[in-house]
Amino acid sequence: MGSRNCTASGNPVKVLKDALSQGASIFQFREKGQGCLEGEGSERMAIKLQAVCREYNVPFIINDDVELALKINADGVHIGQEDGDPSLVRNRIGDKILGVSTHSVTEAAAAIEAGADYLGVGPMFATTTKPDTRTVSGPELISEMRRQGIQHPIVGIGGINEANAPDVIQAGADGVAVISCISSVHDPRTAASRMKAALDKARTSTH
Ligand code: TZP
Ligand code: MG
Repeated sequence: MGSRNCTASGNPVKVLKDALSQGASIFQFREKGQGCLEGEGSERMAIKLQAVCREYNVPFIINDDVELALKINADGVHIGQEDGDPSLVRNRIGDKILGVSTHSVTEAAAAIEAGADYLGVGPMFATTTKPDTRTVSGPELISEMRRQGIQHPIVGIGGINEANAPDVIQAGADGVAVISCISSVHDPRTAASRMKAALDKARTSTH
């Protein structure tokens, strides 16, 4: 999430605290879109959100910006298929967490080969949060990756809410990455709590 995603409260620190207090277990700073913070403003926001993550003992990951991640000593970096060679990012960040967005078994295998720690897979469902997404794959893409022997941690992403998150877990995902269902609602705390309950329930019935 980034500041632009906090449409109801306009307060990213509050949204993040609400989410982490209810069990969100990792956070990715993703400052994008019209009117987003840039340069020092973005860095200041990153540092504020990183402090919240530290308070809750949750890893703080930065989307795309390897240099910022190194500068402020983030716990990791997440990159997409258009963000350069993941093996170069791996070399640059050492043992920090590396996440890579993938959209096929071939991309997943290549990302793992390049040193990814986890894979983001999506969009699971239609979303308006990211304008330039690939075609919706549905949870089936995760099932296919599992069938083809991909064993790395996978998070589904894109249009996930408490109602459809169980399908993503049942398809073989370890977790879900969500933005708007928590960041853009009037009560992020309740949204996060309901999502956590839905995931806990799905995990018990899947395993
Ligand atoms: N990558 C694929 S879909 C997406 C990203 C970053 C946006 C997810 O946001 P939301 O609001 O949970 O659909
Ligand atoms: Mg990217």
